This record gives sequence, structure tokens and C-alpha cells, in this order.
Amino acid sequence: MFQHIFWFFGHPEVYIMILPSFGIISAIIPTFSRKKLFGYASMVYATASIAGLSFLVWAHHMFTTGMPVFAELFFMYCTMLISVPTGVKVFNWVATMWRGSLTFETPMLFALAFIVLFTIGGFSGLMLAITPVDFQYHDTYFVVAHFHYVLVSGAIFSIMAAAYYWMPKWTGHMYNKKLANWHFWCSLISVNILFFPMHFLGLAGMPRRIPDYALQFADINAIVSVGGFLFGFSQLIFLAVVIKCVRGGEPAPAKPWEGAEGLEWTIPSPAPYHTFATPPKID
Ligand SMILES: [Cu+2]
Repeated sequence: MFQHIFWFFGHPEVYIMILPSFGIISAIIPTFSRKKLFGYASMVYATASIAGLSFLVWAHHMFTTGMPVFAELFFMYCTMLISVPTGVKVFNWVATMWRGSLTFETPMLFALAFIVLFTIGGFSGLMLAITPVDFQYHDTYFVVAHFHYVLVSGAIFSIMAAAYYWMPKWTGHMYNKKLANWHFWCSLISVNILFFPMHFLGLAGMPRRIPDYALQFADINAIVSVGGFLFGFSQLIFLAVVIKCVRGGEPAPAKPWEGAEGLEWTIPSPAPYHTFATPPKID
């Protein structure tokens, strides 16, 4: 009963973390592609159906607890169904970039990395959704690899994309582009050194939630540790970018991104107090 109640909360909770990311990416990709978001209405329906389905899949965390086969099949198919609206989103982002006039400012780099790495996390999620196969993966590092691809190179990367996208608006200064790109490339490389080898650890049978592990897992764990430290240090670069940007730098225009749409770009950077004394006209 505890597990059911926990996961009835726990699964929708991770969607609370990822759905805002989808919104961020849907704002950033069109800006740096200089095109409208492809399939806006289907994006909205996809978001709503992901949110709805998130309440019907919780027991995919509990396949090995001895549920009735009918329940296992129900939760397996509902979980696999989520890949349909998620796939719609990924294809729409790609279609938005298709024949666009792309530039690769730091927010766009993080957004592109998000799409690729989140999709990897989505695929390993699909593997975990298949009940008979999950009996092998359950409680191994494969699961750890999966959810870190979704929530670190997914959700965290989209937060980074958002931070760079709106930093000129928040601070009134452009961030240091060179440092920002260092932050991106160091994060991108180290996050994969950190989490990709965990797939192999899991497939080789290393369990989660153990204080120590068998010696045959030591080499890959050493690589993972190096990746972990590198990823941690990379975030110090981000700290430096934020501090530098708050303190000074090239003044930011009202609209630092040529292709950007939205009310925030119609006002000076940073936004003045009492931003819209008269309601803005929207067409
Ligand atoms: Cu879940």
C-alpha cells in the first residue's frame, strides 16, 4: 500500500519537473530557428495527454512486487503510450528547426543537448516499461542511468537553457559568451561520462542503493566518479557566469535575441518596476 501511494505521487511528480522544461524548449527552439513553433496545437494536446497519462502509470515502478498479470499489462501499455505525445513533441521541435535559419547561442546549445539527451532517457524509459524486461533491469544502475538522463541532461539542461535565455532580461547585461560556451561543453561532455556508463553497470547487474559494490564494477564506477567531479566543477563556471553577469558586462538591449517573440522582449532589460502601467496590446 505504501508503494502504491508513494508512486501515485512519485510518477506525476517527475512530470511536474519535466513539463515546464518542454515549455522552455518550445520557446527557445523557435527563437534561434527564426520560425514559428511547428504544430502549436499538437504541442498543447501532447502536454495535456502526458499530464493525464502520468496518473495512470505509477505501478510501472512496482513490476517485481507480484502484481496480477492484468495490472502489469495495463501499466506497461499505459507507460508505452506516453512515448506517443512525447514523440510528437520531439518531432515538432525537429520540424521547427527544419529549414530554419539556425544560430547556436548558449540557450540554443543547451536546448539541442536537451532534445538529444532527453530522447536517450526516453528510450531507456521505454525499455524499462516492458514488464518482462524490467524484471532484469529493476533496482539496477540502468534505472539510475535512465532517470538521470531525463532529469539532469533533461530538466536541469532546460533550466540552464532558460537561465541563459532570460539572463540578459533579468540582469540587464549580456553574459560572457566565451565562459557560457565553456560551461555548456564541459557540462555536455561530463554529464555523459557521468551517466552513460551507468547503463552498462546496470546491465551487468550492479544494484542500486548499496553502500559498496563488487570489484568487477570498480573500473566503470571510477569513470563515473571522474564524470561526477567534472560535472560538478563545470557548474562552478556557471556560477562565475552569473556573478559576472549580475555585476556588469555589455548592456543588454530590450530584445537580445533577433527571433524572439513574447511580451518580455518589448520592455527594457532589466524590466522596470510597474512594467505595464497600461495594458499592452497583443495581436
Ligand atoms: Cu514512473
